[in-house]
Amino acid sequence: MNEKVVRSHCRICHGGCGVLVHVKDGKVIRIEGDPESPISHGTLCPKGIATIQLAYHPDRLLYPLKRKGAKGEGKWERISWDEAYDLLTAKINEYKRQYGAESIVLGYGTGRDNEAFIYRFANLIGTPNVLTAGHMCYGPRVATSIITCGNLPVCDYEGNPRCVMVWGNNAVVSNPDEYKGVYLSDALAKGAKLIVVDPRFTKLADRSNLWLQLRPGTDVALAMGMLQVIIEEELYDKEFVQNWVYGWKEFVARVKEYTLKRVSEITWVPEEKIREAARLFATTRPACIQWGVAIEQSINCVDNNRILIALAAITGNLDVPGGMVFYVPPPTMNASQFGAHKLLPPEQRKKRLGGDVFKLADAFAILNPRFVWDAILSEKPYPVKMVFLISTNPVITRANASMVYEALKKVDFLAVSDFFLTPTAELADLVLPTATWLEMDYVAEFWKRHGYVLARQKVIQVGECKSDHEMLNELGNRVGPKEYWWPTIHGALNAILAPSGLTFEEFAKKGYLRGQMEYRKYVQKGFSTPTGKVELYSTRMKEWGYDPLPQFREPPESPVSRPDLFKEYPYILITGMRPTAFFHSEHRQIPWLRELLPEPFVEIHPETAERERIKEGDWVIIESVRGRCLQRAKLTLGIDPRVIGAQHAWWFPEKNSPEHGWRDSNINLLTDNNPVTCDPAMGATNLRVLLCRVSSNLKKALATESTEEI
Ligand SMILES: Nc1nc2c(c(=O)[nH]1)N[C@H]1C(S)=C(S)[C@@H](COP(=O)(O)OP(=O)(O)OC[C@H]3O[C@@H](n4cnc5c(=O)[nH]c(N)nc54)[C@H](O)[C@@H]3O)O[C@H]1N2
Ligand SMILES: Nc1nc2c(c(=O)[nH]1)N[C@H]1C(S)=C(S)[C@@H](COP(=O)(O)OP(=O)(O)OC[C@H]3O[C@@H](n4cnc5c(=O)[nH]c(N)nc54)[C@H](O)[C@@H]3O)O[C@H]1N2
Ligand code: SF4
Ligand SMILES: [Mo]
Repeated sequence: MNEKVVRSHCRICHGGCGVLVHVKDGKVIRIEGDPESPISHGTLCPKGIATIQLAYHPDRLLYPLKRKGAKGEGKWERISWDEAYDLLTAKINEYKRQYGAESIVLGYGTGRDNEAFIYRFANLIGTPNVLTAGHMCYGPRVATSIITCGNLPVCDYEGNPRCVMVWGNNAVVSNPDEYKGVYLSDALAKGAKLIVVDPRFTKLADRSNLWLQLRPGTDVALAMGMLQVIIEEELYDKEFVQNWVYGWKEFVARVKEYTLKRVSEITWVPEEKIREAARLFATTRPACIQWGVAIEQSINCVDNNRILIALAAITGNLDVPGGMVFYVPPPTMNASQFGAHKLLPPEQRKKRLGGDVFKLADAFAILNPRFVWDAILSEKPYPVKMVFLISTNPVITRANASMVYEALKKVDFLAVSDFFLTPTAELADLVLPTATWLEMDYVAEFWKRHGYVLARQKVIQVGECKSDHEMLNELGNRVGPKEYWWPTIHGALNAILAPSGLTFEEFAKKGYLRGQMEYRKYVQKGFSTPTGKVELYSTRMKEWGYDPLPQFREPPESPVSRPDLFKEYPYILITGMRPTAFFHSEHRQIPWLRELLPEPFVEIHPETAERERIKEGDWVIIESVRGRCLQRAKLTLGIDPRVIGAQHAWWFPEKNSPEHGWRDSNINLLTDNNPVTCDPAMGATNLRVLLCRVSSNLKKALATESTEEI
């Protein structure tokens, strides 16, 4: 018997956990946590373990497919990779010639460790249009941090924070971006104080010293209240403020506008609790803020991020052990160098869809998806003819799903790379089978800001699947310019590693590289902002014509901003809280994971349920002014009676192909993508705070529709 163990790194979510992959007779038989991993210390979540069922799933795409019947009809023909590359090359050249490279949109979703290759491909063919989730997820954090304090500050759990403030984040479930939840759990086990700012009573809220249950979308106001206390009681780090803060006077004047009384009215949080949280955070050092995506998917996105940086900065917690630090990257090429942003000609950069509207986003090559759908549907400001989606399922994950569906159905040529025929892939002209993390060599995580790169090693080959990196390198060689691509994928990996002096083989033996950490770098170098200081008054925002100071904006759809609508839609809807079992729209077909969560659920307070005559487990119609969907009622005291919490990203792979029930439980039929409801600088979509109504009277609400399938 031929058995071996390969050391690698998972990438089902944003990745990072070290794994030992057991292989027998060429097949993976077991995946276990690597106790020597500095990131995960031997822990794994169910999704990592279930990669076996993903890799060998009977419905998995194993070779390229070309559409045979009408769009979305579900008829496919198997083709070879050569034919697939020829078709892609011909289409790219044709659209470039006829409509310009900008008529081709490349697209991905959340961080999949392939973004640097996708940007490189886009920049090299000359299109400024890369569709991402970066306008409302992680991108805002990076962009705002860069203009405010030069880089993204990350909680330094190794430095033993004595207080962690978790703000709109649930890291012990979501393990997002730089973080694995295990860091936070360890810090709590070592006695760190915990403040949780969340409208729901999460597991973390249960463990906290203080839980601030705010009205969704009012985070800037709450932080202003805390700052008010910290400034009034002089709990801030005076020396840091004097030497390293730009715009203190103006900032203090702005904070003063937010009296605790006003803040408490806006946020629903009692004044005493705001005071207590402010004192605890400011007087327990070192302290850090673990903040999440909930505050980015908001009209207040940039100011939410700015104000949390301000809280960390003025309490003396920036770049100190146990505070919020700027990790030093390892000696490799960084993702933005590899992405070849400099090679996009300036005249093409100017053509980015919606370019001028959201100026902070544009400065970071990020666009708002709405502009892509508009350019397909109305051909304005110019037609988009080809969309090439690599690791995203926008019919399920983007706001205003009906518009997304219509646009992707209409576009001249749609290519999709995925593991499965998702509702998005079903609309494609060409489908490419991609590789799981078990099927690729890669220098993983060089997009993150945690100071590591990790070795991912190819363990198996499944069908004709190829990693996105390999596919883009091969296609890049055909489409050109050829001199920017490599004969094989190992050429690219060696180029990324070149500054370290290691080849991929040598790196794989080491397992990971880490940058040498140094704290308080600003003392020598200042902060990398125009003024060299932490800009509480942002000179860049001012230049672009935005308010240089943070401010609270009432969410575009709330009881306060839309009292008219509130009469008919009397609850605040929040969406998207991550469950352990699934990563967005993925894994509904993986038995071990679907068993954990067979159906979507919506969280409702028992008082609300009683008022609406909803019982535990009922199918509930959740409806906004734009659309509706169905999820099962889960009654909980952990949510305010005025708030409803729905899951996102549901579809049903097992249901009537090729639609797969994408309309049934998809909360993005209710969300809005109108640019005026987005953050004015970043274009972040407001996915979190809407008005809705709920009912379990399916017969009445769906009078004209069949509910048989439900
Ligand atoms: N209402 C609402 N909507 C939301 C959110 C919310 O909170 N509320 N959250 C938003 C956020 S933060 C994000 S980031 C987006 C995420 O949006 P998406 O990234 O579109 O989400 P996924 O469902 O993970 O889609 C990824 C697709 O790529 C495939 N895939 C996975 N790995 C690979 C790979 O390595 N290569 C290739 N080619 N394919 C792969 C999967 O099978 C899946 O079909 O969703 C957003 N949508
Ligand atoms: N298992 C799993 N893990 C994932 C993902 C997944 O789909 N599944 N998605 C990945 C992605 S792309 C991302 S971006 C991350 C996101 O990970 P997190 O940042 O942890 O995001 P969520 O779990 O959506 O939301 C965190 C908390 O925000 C709260 N919240 C909602 N509205 C508000 C508000 O207005 N203010 C405040 N303060 N809190 C609010 C919710 O109640 C929730 O408890 O997770 C990543 N990890
Ligand atoms: S948290 Fe789970 S899915 Fe994410 S890297 Fe770790 S094991 Fe993989
Ligand atoms: Mo995300």
